[in-house]
Amino acid sequence: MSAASPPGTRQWQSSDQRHHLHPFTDHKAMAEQGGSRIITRAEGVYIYDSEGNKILDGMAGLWCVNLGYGRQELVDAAAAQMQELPYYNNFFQCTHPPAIELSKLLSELSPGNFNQVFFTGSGSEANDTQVRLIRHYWALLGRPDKMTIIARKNAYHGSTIAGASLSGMSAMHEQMRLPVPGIVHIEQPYQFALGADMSPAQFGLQQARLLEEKILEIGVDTVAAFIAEPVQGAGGVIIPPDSYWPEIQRICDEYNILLVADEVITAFGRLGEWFGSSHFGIRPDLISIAKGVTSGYLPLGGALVSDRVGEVIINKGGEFAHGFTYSGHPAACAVALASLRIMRDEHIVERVRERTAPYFKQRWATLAEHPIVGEARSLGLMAAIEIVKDKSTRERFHKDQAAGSRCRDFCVDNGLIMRAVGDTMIVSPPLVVEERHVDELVDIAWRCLDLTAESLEAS
Ligand code: PXG
Repeated sequence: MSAASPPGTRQWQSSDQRHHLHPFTDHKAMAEQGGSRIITRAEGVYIYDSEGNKILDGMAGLWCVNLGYGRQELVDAAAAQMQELPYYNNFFQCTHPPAIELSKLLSELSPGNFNQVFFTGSGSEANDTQVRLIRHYWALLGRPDKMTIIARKNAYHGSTIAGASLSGMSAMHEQMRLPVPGIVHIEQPYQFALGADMSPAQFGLQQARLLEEKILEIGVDTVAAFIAEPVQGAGGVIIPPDSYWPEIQRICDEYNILLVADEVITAFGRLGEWFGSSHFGIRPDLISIAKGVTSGYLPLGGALVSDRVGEVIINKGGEFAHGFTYSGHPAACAVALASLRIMRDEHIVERVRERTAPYFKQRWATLAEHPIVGEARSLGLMAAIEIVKDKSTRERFHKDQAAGSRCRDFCVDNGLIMRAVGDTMIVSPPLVVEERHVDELVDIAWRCLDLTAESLEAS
């Protein structure tokens, strides 16, 4: 390759196919379908591929580029920190200013008494850390048998062994012989699929009480914690009925089990609050963060620790035997500081809550009128539509017809990234979208639903 002429799409695709194993990808199928799409640059809420196509990024990268692309302040923050101190660790009684300042800012922004943070490089590592914090906490209190963690089916908590075990994705479990012992799952509050005949209030209570049933089944003295996303993201933007979270909170309080809110997607404005827990009135003991904390510009995650847990861990003494080389990486922390300060100074959270999300909700809801849409739901700037064959019965298209993937492919060909989770289409655009972007997103989605319906009819 000469420096003067960068490779073109075909060369990139062939090197990619030969050398690069992608996450969550069927490589044989990708090769048969013509290879990977190569994203070369991005600006604002648009990404551009190597063929010059401009695509509205309806997924904010992977639920993370909340401030959109091309924010020079974030680039400058990383560059300045790399010049000053590109790396040092937080082990052996050392630390550095970006980690200190970010931990302070996070404790100011978080709800309740969250005064400690343990930094990681990702959301998976954040949840892996939570498992250790939870078990360490109960052991320090002389309750080492209180070690089982209850999670939910179809949750996504990451891809490390602990993260994938906490996740409730059956395909991941089957392939990897998971979950590891000490992690069990209850059913999710997915009303469209599981509770169509019930009122939302009834269904929410019923699904929350599955937690109580599970605690009683396995024995309250063995249950350490419950972990859940305030709104399930990767599982298909599953928004629980209003009755769900208060009942979960009651159960956690009553049986003295820790409540972990996995806010890797919902923190930092996605639901129109700094933390999604505040929207639902959840009072978690631990919160997982990642993604939006740096707007995705550099990798960073963390476990936010409330005083209930933090004080036990600190006051009881003894080493917490856990940590990563990149726990609190200085450049990542500097970018997180810059990103959170922009969010605060530009009132991005308020803008989502008061302006963009209400507009988005109203425009997104119109998709429910489409002949192959069984439901259109949204909260903040997270949304889903359910593709169905029959609106009245909610009957799905046959699995082999791959309605969701068809729709996704039409979308990308027509300038929109919209993700398919089976036949549930989801979006989670950058928090800086304007009304005109929302219009563009919904217009393309409608047109691609038309194309999907036509192609399904012809199949
Ligand atoms: N918790 C939640 C709620 C997540 O959404 C993780 C933990 C793990 O974070 P890391 O940084 O380890 O990836 C996530 C990640 C998808 C998709 O297909 C979603 C995620 C990751 C990859 C794909 O929607 N979420």
